[in-house]
Amino acid sequence: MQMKTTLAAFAFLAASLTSAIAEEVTWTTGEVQKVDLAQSKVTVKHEDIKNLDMPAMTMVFFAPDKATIESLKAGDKKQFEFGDMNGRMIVKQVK
Ligand SMILES: [Cu+2]
Repeated sequence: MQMKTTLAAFAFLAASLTSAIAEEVTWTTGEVQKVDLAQSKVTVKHEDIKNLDMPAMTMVFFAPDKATIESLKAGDKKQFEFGDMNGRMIVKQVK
């Protein structure tokens, strides 16, 4: 009985954490200008990036995980999660 209660509490906590993390994602609309898979970089014409306090512009982002940008091509309009990795602007996920 004690074990079940503990497991239920843990499951609840895990679910809460997952939704808390999910809510933190700020999506930004952008249009892919160029993809450089060799360097794992993508040039994006992006709208205001609220989580980075950055106005709209066209710039290059690094993708720590190349798979994130592998299927992108110039002209694609997507939703991006951008981030700051030690001062380097990166693409965390795309949808
Ligand atoms: Cu920018």
